[in-house]
Amino acid sequence: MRSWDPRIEEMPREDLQRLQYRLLKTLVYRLYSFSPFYHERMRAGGVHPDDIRTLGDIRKLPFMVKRDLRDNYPDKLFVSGPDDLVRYHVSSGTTGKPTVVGYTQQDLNNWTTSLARGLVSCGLGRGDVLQVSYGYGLFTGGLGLHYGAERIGATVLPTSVGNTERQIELMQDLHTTAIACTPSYLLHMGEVAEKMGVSIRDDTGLRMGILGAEPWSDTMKQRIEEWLGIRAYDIYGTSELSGPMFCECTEQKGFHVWGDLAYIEILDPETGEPLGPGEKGELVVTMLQKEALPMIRYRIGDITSYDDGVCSCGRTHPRVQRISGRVDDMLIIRGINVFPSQIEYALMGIPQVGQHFQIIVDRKGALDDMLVQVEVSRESFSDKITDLMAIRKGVEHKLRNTLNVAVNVELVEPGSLPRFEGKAKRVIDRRNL
Ligand code: DLL
Repeated sequence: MRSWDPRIEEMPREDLQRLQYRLLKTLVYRLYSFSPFYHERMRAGGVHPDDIRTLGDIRKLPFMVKRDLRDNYPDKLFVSGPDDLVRYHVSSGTTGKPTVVGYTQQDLNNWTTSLARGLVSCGLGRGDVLQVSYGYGLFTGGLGLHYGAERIGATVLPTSVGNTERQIELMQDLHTTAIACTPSYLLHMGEVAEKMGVSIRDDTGLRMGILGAEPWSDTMKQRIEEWLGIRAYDIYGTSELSGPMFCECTEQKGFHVWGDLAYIEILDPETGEPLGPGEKGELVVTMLQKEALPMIRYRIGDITSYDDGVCSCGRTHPRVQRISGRVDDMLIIRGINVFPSQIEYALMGIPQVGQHFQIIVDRKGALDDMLVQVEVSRESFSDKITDLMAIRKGVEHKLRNTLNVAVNVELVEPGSLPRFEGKAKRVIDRRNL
């Protein structure tokens, strides 16, 4: 099957924009009339629904940020009444209060449709067995993928996270063809499998991974594909948008954002000015059809760029490139901006380096100090101190060239750094402790 819904996915761009404008206009009127929060926001911003006369007028509308959700905890931003809610999800919230997202039945339908389209676009279908190894529960990953895959008639194996050895046995026994989990959990699974004497490449039928929920670099993708013998597709979303929503197609050139459900802008994070195709900035999303918890111009904080050319897969909806980090992930080391994803990108291009690393930032006197602990690959791990010293020098050199700042590197034994079942935590910043 080429597209789940060709009528929408391949619709001419002008028709899509007309549809987006109609949906936006309806949304803005609805919120101005029924949401005290949006009504007040729009009044304070000096904008009335009548001012939205073109799609570009979306820029007149005020932004939303995560803080708005936290300040209105748990449900003060909901527009639907309690009788219309059919589900809650709650994001863990690393700082401050968690955020609660409510769904109407129609919200769940749209979320599922979004994933059905995405999964078909990366080649999943009837006859596939999708092992869903994202967490089920308050986190959106497990249930999101579950409903999307069932909708297209794939068979779901709802393993959730953890119990990794059992997962590998089931992968073999039930002939899993695709897995959905974080890239870091898949790496962990690959290692556990090897310890069990199982090669995912040779001893299972796994052919694809639908990986996301955390940043991962192109070099990491290549490694996963080569090591495990699969195609690795990026999937993106946040709980506020519904959950995992947008997935790469088989062209693997960024994930398609379904324009009938979401309108995207990329902005300069400092000035808030719009950026054009290919320019990197902060992703801002307006959900055009969400009922219970509408999101207008939501500044997610993720950094990326977009491409609005028609994809060679035939889909006309814009593509967003791999997320390179979050605005608030950026580390400032002696005045230089450093993103953990740049470190991953550099490290994964060095064959002697394993898959796992950890970044420890501290302050020595007045100076920031960054230590990158790097696992050596099993093949390169030897007792010869001279070999290890040469590898360390090579890694330091590559990181200095990539980041423009000197960092200390410590090589550690394969298997010694923490492994993660959900999202990886690679940075320990001790400066503010
Ligand atoms: O992580 C939803 C999700 C589940 C997406 C399963 C993909 C697969 P949250 O817990 O609310 O929701 O976290 C959202 O995670 O703002 C990004 O910073 C990061 N993130 C999600 N997907 C990707 C990705 C889910 N593919 C936050 N690449 C987002 C990079 C990602 N970062």
